Amino acid sequence: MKSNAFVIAATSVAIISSSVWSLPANAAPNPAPNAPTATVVKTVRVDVDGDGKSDDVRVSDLGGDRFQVTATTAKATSSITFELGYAARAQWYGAAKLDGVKGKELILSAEGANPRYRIFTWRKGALVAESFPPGLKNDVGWSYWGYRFFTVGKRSYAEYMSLGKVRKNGIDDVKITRSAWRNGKWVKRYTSIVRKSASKVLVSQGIVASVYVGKASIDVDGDGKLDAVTERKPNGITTTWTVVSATGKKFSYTSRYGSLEGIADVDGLPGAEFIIDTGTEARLWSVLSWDRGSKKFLALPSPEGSRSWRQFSDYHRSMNYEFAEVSGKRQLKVIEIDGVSDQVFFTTYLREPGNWSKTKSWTETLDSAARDALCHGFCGVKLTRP
Ligand SMILES: [Ca+2]
Ligand SMILES: [Ca+2]
Ligand SMILES: [Ca+2]
Repeated sequence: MKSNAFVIAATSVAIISSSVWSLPANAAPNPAPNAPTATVVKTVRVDVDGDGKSDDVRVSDLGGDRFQVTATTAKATSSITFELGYAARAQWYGAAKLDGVKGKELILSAEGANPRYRIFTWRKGALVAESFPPGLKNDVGWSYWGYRFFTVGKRSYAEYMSLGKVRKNGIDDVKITRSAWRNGKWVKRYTSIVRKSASKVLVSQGIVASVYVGKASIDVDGDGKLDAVTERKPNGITTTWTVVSATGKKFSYTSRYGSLEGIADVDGLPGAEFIIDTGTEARLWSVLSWDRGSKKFLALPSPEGSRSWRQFSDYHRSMNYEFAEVSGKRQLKVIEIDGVSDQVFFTTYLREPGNWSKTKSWTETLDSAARDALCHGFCGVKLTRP
């Protein structure tokens, strides 16, 4: 990992434009001027105002570069809109208790945007932007560099981490500015320099806190009854999915660096599989099935009989997986799309006990519009995300 990349992100010019409005209690949500193009990106239940009861939170894509977050508490509805620029799309990152005021903060992220994160909090009956802990020189906002939030006793702390002197031996200086939440704001306590290896520096990126992503209902254990799946990010690099079955049994899976593409039944057998982007340079998916016998998540074999599913067959040929039901059997069509020629390679398989059996393969020459219309990623199954 080269350190230069972080510096570029931190020095880019930010384009920020936001407006805030709130509504009195019981008022109908006020549609945005271009509401017809708005699409809901995420709905989640989180206690935003700190009264101990979950509130409705909705993230909408308003079209163009505009996004909106709306929270509806027991007493009020409030929205805040923001622009990202650079054609970046806002993603729901999660909710976490960051500052010393009751209620969770709402965190959105966007690849390629600067600031990379938008964080909103509830004050006096309305959503507002969360204030930054001290540490940033040019104060553009939540940058690519890291913020770690934690509590000791009842006090909330924030540490802003940025790259200091880059050394030749793979050990870099990381500057840490620690603040404490006092009398309604972040107050700087001290700055320290620590030396960290490149791998440890990686951990210092993003929002590091105990983050709640969301909850979904889907049958994971295969008993035909819906299970509750909760996704959490306990620190900057780990994600944990916890499943509570209809009978109250609890089991979980933790991935380091991985992120969830979705939960869906891909093998046609009872229970949905977790499709996880392993987040490693090898560009692989893990497809995991809960095995009721061994009480473990087991890797569902790829059509090639491997424990992992490839995202690319070589550096310019993407692998895509389209599922269908054919004569009562689960069919998988693997579509390899060549990024430099017009060629597309198709292979179909039928699910047999324990493996995929190849039925047919062929090649087609397709123009870019036809290639764009093909399956990209996992298709033909409904992907559920907490
Ligand atoms: Ca609440
Ligand atoms: Ca179940
Ligand atoms: Ca299944």
